Amino acid sequence: MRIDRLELRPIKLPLAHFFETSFGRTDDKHFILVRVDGDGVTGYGECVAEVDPYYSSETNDTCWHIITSFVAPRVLGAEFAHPRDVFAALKAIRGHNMAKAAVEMVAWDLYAKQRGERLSRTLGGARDRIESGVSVGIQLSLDDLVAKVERELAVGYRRIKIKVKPGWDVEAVRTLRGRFGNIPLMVDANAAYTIKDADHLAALDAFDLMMIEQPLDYDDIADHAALQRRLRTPICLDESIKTVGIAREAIAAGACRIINIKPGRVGGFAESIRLHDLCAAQQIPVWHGGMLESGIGRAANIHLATLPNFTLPGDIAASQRYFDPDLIVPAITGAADGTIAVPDGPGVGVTVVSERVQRATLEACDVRL
Ligand code: OSB
Ligand code: MG
Repeated sequence: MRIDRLELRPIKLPLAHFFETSFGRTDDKHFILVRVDGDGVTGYGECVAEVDPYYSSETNDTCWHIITSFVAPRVLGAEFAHPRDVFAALKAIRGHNMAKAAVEMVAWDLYAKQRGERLSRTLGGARDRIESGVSVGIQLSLDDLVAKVERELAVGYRRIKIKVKPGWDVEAVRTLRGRFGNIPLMVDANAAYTIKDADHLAALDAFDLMMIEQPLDYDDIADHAALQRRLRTPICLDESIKTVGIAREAIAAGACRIINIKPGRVGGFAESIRLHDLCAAQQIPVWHGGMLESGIGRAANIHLATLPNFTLPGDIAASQRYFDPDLIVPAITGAADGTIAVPDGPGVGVTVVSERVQRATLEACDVRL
């Protein structure tokens, strides 16, 4: 497999609804769209970095810089026997996993297309459908939260995750349990607490949550282990799991019982598969996270989520929750039973609508401002 051409495009898509987490509110999704051409085939993917270094230290600008200056020279024109070799070829570049993943994942799409095979199969997955859950942002009021969750349950989503932060946590969970009973419910704090909040977080144990995602800081394994000893509710790590090595340490330390896999966070599909396999061997269930991707990245995520240890519904939901219209056809839709079909056809199996991409493209200088 050879990548002859690499194109980066800064994209801005308005979100259908604002999305608020403990680190802030997003109204538009800005991302780098990646296109590669090789051996007469075209692959597409997207970089999951955001405008600000709040979820991750990477941003769109750092990814643009790392891809153009360091990743592209190592992959352009190089011959790879398999896309799993791409991450290894980028070893000299420390960190910058989102930048690496943006190119690595497109290499998998290109390879799968060249073989005329569904990406899920190339990745080692077998399922035809994945279980879908939603991530519900912080709302303006508890009434808004109830209304939003009611709509998502009516659509059929199999698990509700709500974003929490100090001042928007125990009451929000109590309200949802009171109104909706024993639904599959979890919370994601995006690192908003410290170990000093352990007693406060222990109050969540009364509500039988599936898990608490990333309660403490993004680089803190030891305090997560201490907190997990204090809580009955399983801790799931997201931000902390930047590499497979850190995952091994976190599991050994008892810092989590569940892991959220986002290929952008760990450097692409090959590393995600290693992380998935490590977790399977350690009896740690995994689920697929989301980064408000457009249909291009969303489709790629669906393929990865077909691997066998993705046993919990993840943050992969229908396109229209995020963007209307999305950049692809057909749009990603959910069935009434809360599942999503794996796109069929070679590679990611979705078609990019070039007029929509044109309309959403920013001048490079806009993204750099
Ligand atoms: O912590 O999982 C997260 C979105 C952006 C950055 C971080 C996170 C999220 C989400 C949204 O929770 C998941 C989605 O619906 O794509
Ligand atoms: Mg998270």
